[in-house]
Amino acid sequence: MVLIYMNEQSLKKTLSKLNLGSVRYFDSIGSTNDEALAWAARGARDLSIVVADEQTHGRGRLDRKWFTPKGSGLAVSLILRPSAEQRPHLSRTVGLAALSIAESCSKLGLAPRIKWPNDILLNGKKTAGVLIETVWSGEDVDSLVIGMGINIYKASVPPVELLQFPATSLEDSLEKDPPAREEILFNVLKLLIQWRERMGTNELINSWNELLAFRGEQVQAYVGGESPINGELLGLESDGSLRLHDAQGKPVIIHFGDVSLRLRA
Ligand code: BT5
Repeated sequence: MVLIYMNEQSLKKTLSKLNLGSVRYFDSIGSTNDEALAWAARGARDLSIVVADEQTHGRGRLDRKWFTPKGSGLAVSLILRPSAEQRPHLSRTVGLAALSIAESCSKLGLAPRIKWPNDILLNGKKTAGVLIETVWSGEDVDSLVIGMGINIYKASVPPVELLQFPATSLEDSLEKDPPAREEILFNVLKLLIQWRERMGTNELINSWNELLAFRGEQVQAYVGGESPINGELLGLESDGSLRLHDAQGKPVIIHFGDVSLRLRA
């Protein structure tokens, strides 16, 4: 099993080539999103990030657990303070992150897919997840925290009994050792900063659409505790919602929330 420790100095040096706010690094933390939310509420600068080698209380959506054992994955939370131009497009933020992670996998020669709304798959298995959380100022968005958990080494993959959906890592999919985690993080953040400049463009939606998992296939969408919506997955709406065709050929739009997609057996 490969265990490569992250070196704070070298991480910060690598990330200094990007135009970030400040960087906070922890060998171990509860959740990088919790730290970033508190920091954002105290006025952290745009593009400040929290990185940890290990999370003891990593969170998924609805407080599900996210597994980040030490030396094996990437746990990162990025704080965004949206500009007036970006504000109308905030519903695309999960796509911004998923696309950046997916494209950084493509650069390594892999064939990622984005399982709407927040999972990145390699060979049909989950290798990364995104958790977007908001700091409010009254009714306005003060800032957003983009939490990204990426499985790099095999040791980051949780035991099967903890999973509802199969999981994998970059190491599982590459035929060689993955690049250093700080290099992967650099690539993800660089792409994310570039895509953010094009947040409102069709190009972002088109690139996200092209990488969508299950396009043209029959899926079941589980929304909250309701019985599943069945239909053919057509693609994205311009706000990043998902469009299906139900059995009668009627369009069904699924909005963000606690949605889980599955291929229909
Ligand atoms: C997610 O939630 O996929 C969002 C994960 C976000 C994690 C990052 S890490 C940095 C930041 N700090 C945090 O505390 N969180 C963010 P969701 O779609 O709800 O999926 C959660 C489910 O994924 C769990 O219930 C498990 O079944 C599964 N899971 C947990 N750890 C996993 C892992 N390392 N790899 C693959 N699947 C995992």
